[in-house]
Amino acid sequence: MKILFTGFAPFDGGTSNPSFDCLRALPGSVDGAELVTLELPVSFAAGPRVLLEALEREQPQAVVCLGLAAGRKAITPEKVGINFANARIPDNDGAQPVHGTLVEGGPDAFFSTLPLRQLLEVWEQAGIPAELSCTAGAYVCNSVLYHLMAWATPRHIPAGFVHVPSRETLPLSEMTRAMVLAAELLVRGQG
Ligand code: PCA
Repeated sequence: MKILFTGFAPFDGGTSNPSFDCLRALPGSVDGAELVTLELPVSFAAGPRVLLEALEREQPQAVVCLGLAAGRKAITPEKVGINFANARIPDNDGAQPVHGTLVEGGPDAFFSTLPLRQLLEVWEQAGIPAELSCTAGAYVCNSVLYHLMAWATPRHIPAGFVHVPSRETLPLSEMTRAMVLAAELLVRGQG
C-alpha cells in the first residue's frame, strides 16, 4: 500500500507552513505501507496540477492533503470540497478569483472518503485536539480538496483534506504523530 501525504508551501507572507513541515518528520513507512510526501504550491493553477501529476505518477491507495488554517484550535478533517473559489488574498502566483467556479459543469461538491469518524476517535484517544470541519473555505485548500476528490471518488480510495492549526497552537511533533496515526488507520482499513 502507498499513501500520499501533501502539505503546502508558505503563503500570506509566512516563512514556513506547518502543513508541510509536519510531514518532513514522517517515517518512510508505517505498518508496511509506503508513505510518500509532497509539497504543493499555494496556487489555484499550480496546486491542483502538481497534485494530479503526483496522483498519476504515484497511483497511491490513499491520500491525505494537509493545509494550514491558522485561526483554528484543533486538527480539523474536512467533510466537503466545493466547486467554488473566493479568495480573500491573492495566491502565490497573484491570482485572486472571486465568486469563481473551479470546474465548469463539475459537481457542486465532493465529500471526503477518509474514515472521518474513526480518524477523530483515534486522535481523541491519543490526546490530540481534533474536530470535524464542514467547510474547507474557498481558497486554495478547498480547490485542492475538490480536485483530489474528482480524481479519487471514481477510484474508490480513501482520500481527503485535513487542516492543521498554527505551530504555536499545536506543536509540529503532535501534527506528525496525528499523521502517523492516520496512516495506521488507513492501513488497518485496507486489510
Ligand atoms: N492554507 C490555505 C492554502 C494553503 C494553506 O496551507 C487554505 O486554507 O486554503
